[in-house]
Amino acid sequence: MKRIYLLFLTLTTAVVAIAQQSFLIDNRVAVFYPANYDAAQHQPSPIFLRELAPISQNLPDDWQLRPRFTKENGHSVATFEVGDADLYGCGEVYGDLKRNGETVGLWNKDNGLYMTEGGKRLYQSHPWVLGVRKNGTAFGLIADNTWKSKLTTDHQVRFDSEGPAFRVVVIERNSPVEVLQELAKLSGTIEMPPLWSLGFHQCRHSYVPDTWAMQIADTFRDKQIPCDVIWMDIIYMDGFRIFTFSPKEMPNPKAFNDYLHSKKFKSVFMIDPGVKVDPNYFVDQQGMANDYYVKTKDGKPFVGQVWPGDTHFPDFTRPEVRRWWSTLYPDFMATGIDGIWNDMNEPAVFDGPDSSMPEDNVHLGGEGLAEGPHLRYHNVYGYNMVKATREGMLLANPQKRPFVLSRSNFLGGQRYAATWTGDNASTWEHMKASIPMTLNMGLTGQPFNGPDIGGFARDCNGELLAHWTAIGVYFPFVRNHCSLEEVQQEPWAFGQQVEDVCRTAINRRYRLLPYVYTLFRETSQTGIPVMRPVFMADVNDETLRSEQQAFLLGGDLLIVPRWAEKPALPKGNWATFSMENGDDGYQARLALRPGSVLPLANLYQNTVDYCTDSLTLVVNLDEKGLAQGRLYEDDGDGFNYRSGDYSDYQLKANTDGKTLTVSLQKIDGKRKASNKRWLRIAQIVKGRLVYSNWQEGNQAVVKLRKK
Ligand code: NBV
Repeated sequence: MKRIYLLFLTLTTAVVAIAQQSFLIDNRVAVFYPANYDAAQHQPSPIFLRELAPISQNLPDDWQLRPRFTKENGHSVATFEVGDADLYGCGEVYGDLKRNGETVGLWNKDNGLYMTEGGKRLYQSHPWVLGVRKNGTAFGLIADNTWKSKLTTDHQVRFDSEGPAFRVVVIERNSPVEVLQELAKLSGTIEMPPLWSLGFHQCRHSYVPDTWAMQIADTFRDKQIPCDVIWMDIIYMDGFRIFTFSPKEMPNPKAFNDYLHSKKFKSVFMIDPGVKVDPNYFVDQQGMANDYYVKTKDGKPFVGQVWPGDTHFPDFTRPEVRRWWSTLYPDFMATGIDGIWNDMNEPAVFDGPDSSMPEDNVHLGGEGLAEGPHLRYHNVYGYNMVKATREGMLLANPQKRPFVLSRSNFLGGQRYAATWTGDNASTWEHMKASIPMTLNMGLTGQPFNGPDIGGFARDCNGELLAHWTAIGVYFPFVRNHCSLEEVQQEPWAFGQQVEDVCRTAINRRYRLLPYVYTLFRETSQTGIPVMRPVFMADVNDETLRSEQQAFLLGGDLLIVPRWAEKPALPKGNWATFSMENGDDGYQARLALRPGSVLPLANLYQNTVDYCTDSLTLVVNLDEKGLAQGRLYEDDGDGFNYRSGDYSDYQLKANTDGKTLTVSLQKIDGKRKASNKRWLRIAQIVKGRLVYSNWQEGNQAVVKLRKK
């Protein structure tokens, strides 16, 4: 028998208390149901990998965090008393890292320049809060609810929904990292991305005609600025018809992609959800013939205004529509396209209420998902779209890891697509805010994200681009992108000095790829973010809890922007170093955690040429004279790694007081070592890297230098 709690009596006429029941779904993870919970209004849940199953009906006696379920003025509310815990996560949010005292709108919104509601409601919704108590223990709160909602975070955390009563999950753990691991266990992780997607990306709305994009690619190679991907925005399409190519702007997509590939680039092309209303257009013909579109309350296909003019919207809640959508990709991608960019999928509708669809539009659902209004399915429109896109990419190229970038998404959607933080502006405020935004996405289970570097809207300038690139190369997703009429903002657009700063920064990213790739492997297995707040270095040091200028890349590398004012940094002998042994005044300061070994690659211009046969191992010994690191390697694409074709190495350093020995030992994986390895050790001496000679084999020994 489930335990029934009656929490409190009605206080005012508008607030009605609701009984609840609860059970454990994992060790110290509980789900709470309001008594009037109707599963058909919420399940199957988009958040969880599988339906929540009880492991015990009884919560431990010391269980603290329990929701209060109420009905308030027609809204369904779940409230938690969280005391003075520091709050994080909350998804894609503009503002500070620490989320205490905020209200976040959970109703996806095309929010250009984050101007509407002060950027407190953006393109994605994540009903999720991570709490860290003063003593370092932590909790996670999930409202399993897609209906239009608001999240308020203070001494109370309140999920306030316009939909029916919903259940909540509470995770109790000893640290924030453990909470994120549990979130990943419940909600899934990202899949291992293709290596090329971790390189530098160059984008603009839009490089057309295609010859302009080719020139951009050539310029990267001529100027020896590493880059892996050139992006194609909507104007490549024929009159904004998705899955088509403009005869004028992109006359021969196959030749275009072949050209990029010959220069060792990949291409990513945009696909929006909206289908132009056009009886002569094959996508609309199929959509109409099969009745695949979202309907008005009167049962007619809904038509809204987007780029193509009159537009239909596939109903992605329907399994057969997702299947159809996936079948549109093979022919499109057969032109040699490598990745897909899904935009406008909040969905954005120019002439609709709150720039989207009417809330009473109808989605049909299927496979256990009930028919329901847009009020229920708006927040998962993008989520369901990218789920189908990912399927389409696998249909097109079953041997390749799909790379999908999506503007809209929902908690759980990390399983299908990476993301960026939408239409920011070329301002110092937005550059600075891109750090806590990216961090909070990582603290929400979406580690693969980043901002438009240089800013999307408004003209960028050299100083801003130099600084933004100098920090942006440490974000998980590294793409320079700007809007239609803005001045160009490629790394070379503002003269030689800025170009040199950008090149140095991007070189750093490429040299860090062995470390970055290993971090992506880690997050794909555990959900621990790639880019982390500084407080994760020492959760008991309360002075770090609000730090949002400096940040961590993985556990070992601290990044301090040059403009950071009095950043709060972790204690201990973090060793500051420069990767160039020089200083241009813009590059972020780097510091290596005591006790760590950081693997660096030689410099390559792209990930096609990238190779780790020669590795530089930067060492910072701890007080005991020891250090450790990890290196993960696989094909960089495809799925062979799933059947063991990978190598996981432990990097180990020790000293006898005179010599320093660093070794690389395989600890997991069946991958065959291809070539002999060459290693060199880099010791940090007064902020400079002092390199040993290259030594063949899996171990290198040098004379120990004084720090
Ligand atoms: O497709 C054009 C843009 C795109 O460049 C941008 O990144 C998206 O966030 N898109 C929005 C639509 C129009 C924006 C003005």
